[in-house]
Amino acid sequence: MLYLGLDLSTQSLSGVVIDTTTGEILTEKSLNYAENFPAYKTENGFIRGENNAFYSYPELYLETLDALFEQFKDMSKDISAISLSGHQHASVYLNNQFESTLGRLDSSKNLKEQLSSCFSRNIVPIWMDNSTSDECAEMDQALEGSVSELSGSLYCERFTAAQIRKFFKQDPDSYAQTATIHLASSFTASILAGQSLAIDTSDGAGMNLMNLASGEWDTPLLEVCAPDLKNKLPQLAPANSIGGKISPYFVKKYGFSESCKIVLASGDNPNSLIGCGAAEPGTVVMSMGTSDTFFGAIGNKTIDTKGVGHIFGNPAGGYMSLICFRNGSLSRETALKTTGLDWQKAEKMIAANTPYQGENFLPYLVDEMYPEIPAQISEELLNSFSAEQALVGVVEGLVLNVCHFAHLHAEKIDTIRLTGGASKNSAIAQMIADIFQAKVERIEIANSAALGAAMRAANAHGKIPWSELNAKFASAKSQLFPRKENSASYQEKLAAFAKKIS
Ligand code: XUL
Repeated sequence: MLYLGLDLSTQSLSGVVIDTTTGEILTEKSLNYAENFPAYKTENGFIRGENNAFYSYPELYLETLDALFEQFKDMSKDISAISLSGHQHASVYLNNQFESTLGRLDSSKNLKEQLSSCFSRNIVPIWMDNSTSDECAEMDQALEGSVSELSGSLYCERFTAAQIRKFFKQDPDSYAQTATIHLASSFTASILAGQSLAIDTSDGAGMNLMNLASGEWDTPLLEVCAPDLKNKLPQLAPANSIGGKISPYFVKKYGFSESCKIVLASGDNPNSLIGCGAAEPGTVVMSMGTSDTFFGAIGNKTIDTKGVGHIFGNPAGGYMSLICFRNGSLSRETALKTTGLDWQKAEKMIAANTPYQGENFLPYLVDEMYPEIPAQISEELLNSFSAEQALVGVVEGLVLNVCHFAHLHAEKIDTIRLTGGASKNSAIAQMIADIFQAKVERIEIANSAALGAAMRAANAHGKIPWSELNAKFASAKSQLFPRKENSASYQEKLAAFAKKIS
């Protein structure tokens, strides 16, 4: 049986097809938004707005979806089910024409031309947005500080509730015109199914609107956010629910079978948890993508995050804890650019210079959340550094920071599954093993979010147990062991780093 997992990320849309009979990953395809759709003038898929606002365009996602599906035409008829991963927290605002238009999509036209009149807002606020501190403070005050207990997270600027409230305050008419608010994940899955689908409870936990314990919309959380919100939100349902069959649009246009099912979408981090084979507590995941995230399954009981990070749903059941760092690949890429090297040469430089002998400066090119401090360095400043200081200083500093905060979520870290674009870099992977003094494992492909979506489709549709899917697709393909000789020097560096950010 073939299953397709899609990953709508900040920078690209990717797809992975798995064959559950042979245990093979058959193909991986990806389209980068900025490279393929320059007309949107995005910077790596996003736009910077005023006062730390960050957003993207729903129409860009529609265009990419059509373009990517062209590339799956040769195997589409054999795909039994599709699921999807989306960058978390991002919201899509739709008017009352959305449902009816979805139900009668014409395969001789494209998605964008048919759906562009269905948006009540032409932008999608995304997770990088840091513009909603006022809205967070207002809601927090109204709820007298109980948000974390109810939703699993403190009010957070990038979370959907703060974004919805800002939209309602700034543009009440367009808010009133909004019939449905989807997450990026559930919006895209709805397009595939030709009907508005539910938001899954794993990704739904990243909204500050869902009651974490019950998996239902929480009335006090909705009431302090914006009026009439309950009527604008889709249902909530577990991630393993089948939303429906694929829309006739995709059957006619791209050759999918009429019986192909759409399994509810989820967020990129919950999907990565599955794709890394880490759905059971024990192994933690470090994902090095646009954001760096550190997360792990925590079973059926939530933990006290002490205000650092969040609790989301685990698509395989129970919960996961997560910390998200805003300075991920964008900071690594900027540092690399200032050295004039490519990643191959940079890898050698990192391997030869770690533990880094020089002082670690604070490696933040954009405002960071953990620790909550503004950007400390600029591209200009990096240009004045030596190549080693710019590159190794940034890359090592980012890992020291993740390690510092990771121990607030997990006392003992023995095994780390590494994923995301930067996980391919073996010098960075070895550095992580040395800094954490833990074993680092990598799976076959770097896109664990797309793989996790494909595995979820197989679990929900084919009833294939997680143990079998893990053995076939998410077993460790390489292991790196911590070098004891680097332990003392990294202990010292971690202590110095903790002092610097305190
Ligand atoms: C998690 C977070 C990011 C996004 C984009 O809370 O904001 O990891 O999911 O990857």
